Amino acid sequence: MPRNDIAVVGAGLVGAMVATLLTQRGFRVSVFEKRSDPRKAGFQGGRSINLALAERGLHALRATGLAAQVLEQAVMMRGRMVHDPAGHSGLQRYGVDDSEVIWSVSRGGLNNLMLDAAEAAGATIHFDQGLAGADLDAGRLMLRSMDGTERSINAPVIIGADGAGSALRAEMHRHSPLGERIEELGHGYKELEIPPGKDPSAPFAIERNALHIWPRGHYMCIALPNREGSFTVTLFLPNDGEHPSFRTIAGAAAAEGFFRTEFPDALALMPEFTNDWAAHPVGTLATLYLDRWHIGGRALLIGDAAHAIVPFHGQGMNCGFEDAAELADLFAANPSDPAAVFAAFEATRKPNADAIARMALENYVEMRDKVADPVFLRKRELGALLTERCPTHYLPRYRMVTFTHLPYRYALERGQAQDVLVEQLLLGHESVASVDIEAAVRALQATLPPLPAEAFDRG
Ligand code: FAD
Ligand code: 8R5
Repeated sequence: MPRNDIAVVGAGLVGAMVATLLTQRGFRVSVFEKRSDPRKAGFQGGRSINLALAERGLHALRATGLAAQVLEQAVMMRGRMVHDPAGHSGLQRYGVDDSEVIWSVSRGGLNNLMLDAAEAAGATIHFDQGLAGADLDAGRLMLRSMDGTERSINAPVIIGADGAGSALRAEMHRHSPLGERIEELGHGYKELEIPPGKDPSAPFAIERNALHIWPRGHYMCIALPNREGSFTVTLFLPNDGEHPSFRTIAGAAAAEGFFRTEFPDALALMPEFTNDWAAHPVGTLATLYLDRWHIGGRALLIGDAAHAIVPFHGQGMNCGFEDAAELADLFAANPSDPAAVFAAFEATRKPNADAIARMALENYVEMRDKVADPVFLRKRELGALLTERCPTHYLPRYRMVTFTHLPYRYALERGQAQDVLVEQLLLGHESVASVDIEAAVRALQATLPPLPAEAFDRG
């Protein structure tokens, strides 16, 4: 490979994104993907799995020119629809209005669109070419296809976007230890489905434009809408320990009994419940931390390969897309010094990856427990009021993460400072109505500096 050639391992969401952006900036990019081309007939079908797309992901998609096409196929989610055990539900909006919403998109559809875009930009994607080994000092990759054929190629500059189980990461670690630490959450997940309703003019069985949550303390169900009227439902539950856990719920019949007592309204909408339960494995959840993401200017990890996180903030793909956009900007500014680019990427991006990893863990507790807690709701209400009265100084953390490009690290730290203040303001108050809001705004302005300009630069 001549100079300015880059090899990308993995043509998943982040690999396709970085390949597109780098090709658009004049690099020659070759992508090596283990699986076959998902756009070829015969590989389609199966269940619809969806993802929540938010501002950080959209921002990268805008840079590729794909945003409008993706949004056309997406379902808007205005907020959390919280379903209590008695069967009542209520919407907690994510933002002030429909300019602050998240989008449910089909993973398969998005991946195919991104592969088309990478190729249209001029990248070459080699399918059925799994990374099987690497000689990083020589700048060579060993690739293997499903029929066992092996070949070796020149790849002086390698970007690893091969996901949480990254083969490139293992090769890099063999070369020089990366300081890998994997923290299992101890909870797993099971995917289920609410099919479209019988009436074709109103196919959605529950509110279409929401992310549904059934919080139950130590566990929960969620549902994201699909275009054709179905919902992908996910149960999150401890793996072991006392009932209920995946250990104590053995088999589909026991699971149905559990749902009949805990999620009767959701169960009533899932005619295929026992089949789905039996057919789908329990997914595992973990956070991946590394001390190092690159080896000189030879190889760099991005996306889940560098920082897989738990799903509870809906930011895995969004963060990976933001990685790709930041990396492409760094490369464009310094095309002939990959070592400097990789070092700069790690230095700016790692604190942010650590911050979203932590916020994602925290959001599990918020979703499964706090959304139904009066103290939490009071804090949230006062926060919303402060944003309305003093938008220059207060922005809820969820909105910084989901609707702005403020660094994740900033969102974490600012969120902590805002939280301390709101708790102080609520001391001794049973309801937000009794808080002197003018005095609260003065305290806010006296305690915290104004938000940076990026907080108001959305879209
Ligand atoms: P992947 O998408 O895992 O892609 C890795 C690619 O590398 C794959 O194509 C794989 O085949 C290929 N590969 C693997 N090994 C090799 C090899 N040896 N050689 C060559 N290629 C290889 N994120 C959100 O932002 N919002 C959500 O709502 C959301 N929901 C999710 C729901 C589910 C069920 C799951 C599992 C994840 C969800 N995520 C979500 C997280 C998101 O899917 C990931 O963060 C994102 O896909 C990471 O992209 P990636 O390209 O780094 O990795
Ligand atoms: N990932 C999501 C949110 C935050 C919603 C909120 C949460 C399923 C395996 Cl659990 C989860 C969110 O705070 O109100 N936005 O987007 C996506 C989520 O889970 C995805 C669908 C998932 C991995 C299974």
